[in-house]
Amino acid sequence: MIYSTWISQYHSVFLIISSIITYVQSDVSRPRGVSLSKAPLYSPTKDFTCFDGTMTIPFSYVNDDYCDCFDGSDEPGTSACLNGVFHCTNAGHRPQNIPSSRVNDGVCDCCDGTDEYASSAKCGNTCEELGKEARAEAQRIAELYKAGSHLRVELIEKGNSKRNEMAEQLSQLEKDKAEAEKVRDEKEVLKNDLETQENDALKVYREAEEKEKQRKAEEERQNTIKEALEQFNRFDSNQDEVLTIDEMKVANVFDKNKDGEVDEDEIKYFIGDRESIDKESFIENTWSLLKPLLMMEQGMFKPAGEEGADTEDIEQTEEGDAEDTMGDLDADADQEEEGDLDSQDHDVEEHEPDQQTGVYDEETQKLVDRATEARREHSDAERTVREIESNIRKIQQNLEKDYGLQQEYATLDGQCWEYEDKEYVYKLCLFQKVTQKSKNGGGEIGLGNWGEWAGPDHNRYSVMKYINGIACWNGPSRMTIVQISCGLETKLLSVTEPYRCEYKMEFTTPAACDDVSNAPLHASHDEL
Ligand code: MAN
Repeated sequence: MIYSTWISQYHSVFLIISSIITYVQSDVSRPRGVSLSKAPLYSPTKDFTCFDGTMTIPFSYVNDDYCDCFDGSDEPGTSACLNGVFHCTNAGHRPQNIPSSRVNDGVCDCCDGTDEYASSAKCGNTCEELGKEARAEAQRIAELYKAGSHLRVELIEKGNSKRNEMAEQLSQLEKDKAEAEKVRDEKEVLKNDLETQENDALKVYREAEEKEKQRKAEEERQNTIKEALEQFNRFDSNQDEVLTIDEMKVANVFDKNKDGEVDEDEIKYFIGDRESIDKESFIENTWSLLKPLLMMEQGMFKPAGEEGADTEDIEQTEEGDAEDTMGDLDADADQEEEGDLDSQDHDVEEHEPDQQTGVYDEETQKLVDRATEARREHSDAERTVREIESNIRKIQQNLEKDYGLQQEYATLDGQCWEYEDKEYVYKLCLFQKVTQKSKNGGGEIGLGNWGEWAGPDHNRYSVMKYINGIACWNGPSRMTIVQISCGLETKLLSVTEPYRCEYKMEFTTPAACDDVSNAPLHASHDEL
């Protein structure tokens, strides 16, 4: 106990003496672990105020190995405060700030060895040597940036002229579009005019066709009536023009379930609750129910010709043989096959008259041909407008793309670079997409489409993000981060997959050789 108190007192005295020595030895007076810029805040002739302003203490408390300030500012040269900062000058190399907890911890952190002034670690001063290496590296990088920046200037020039060309193309396309719209509108007027003439000329044909349709429908109606009446008269055995239940009961055709007897329900099916029906009602209601049964009967008894018809049920009439009856049922279909005008009417409605049939008179055919030609020209003109609009959209999308501060990336849009590892061939098409193809076969897997620049605020154009690739099995969409650095060649250097379905690419290009302060070496800010 006594021994440890003695040690601690000895240690404190040692620290005070050594800090006085350091203070005296420095070019500018400052306590141990204090940077030149903070030196004025430590004045031995005044009390010391903690940086956070929470306390003022006698100057002798500074670096006395006891933490007084919450922010650790009173102990820059000892490890007493957990949050303190120790500054090493590292003459001959870069100055450095380290957490003061590393002071005298037996590990050499500063190249000048000053962080281990009272520990057993024997830290030599390697600053000269490291500084030399760092200066050589800085020199190499400066030269790389210098050479790269010439290439970058070329890229900027090309990029700008590409954008100018696109802007010119765009204004030319806008003009073309206005012109094409004018042509399309003219063609539309012409088309409408010719279609009016065409419609007028075709009216005669349509009316004739309508009349023919009506005539056929009427003919069919009369046939049906005739057919129905023939059957009615056959069942109306007493010829009193009324068909009674009794009369129906003797006709086998009303025996729907074929049990050899015509019962009440079967009669009801044909005439409802009535006791009898007259001719009109038979034609109107019963015939449509009866006709299919008659046809079935006829079919059954007529395997090849008409000879086998069921003469018990139906007597053959002059006109109404089985084939005719069948034919009537198919009348609709026949009618459709029959009429040239029918198909023409359909074509006219579609504005595509069948020119092969030659059913129009010469004058009408001419009008139809002219209208057809006008429709073709109008749709060609519409297509031209749409194509121009699509080209305009493409150029506008490219013009809206962010190709870097000075358009240095513009010419790289759409260019692709590949990288192969053991398993895959990766392809990066700048501003478009990233893909992966297995060397063992299979198709390309999309690892992302162009998303955005995603570097830190001070160096936005150092990172590209490609998003919404093919969904990962049981996971999110694949995506790729492209880290861009200055290089004399434009090249894909490496591809890794640090997390499943998240890919990282390293890419170099002279386009990135703009600001040497963004180079990796310079990017580390040692000064806290
Ligand atoms: C494929 C590749 C890999 C990826 C797996 C995820 O094999 O796209 O990169 O990790 O799918 O299932």
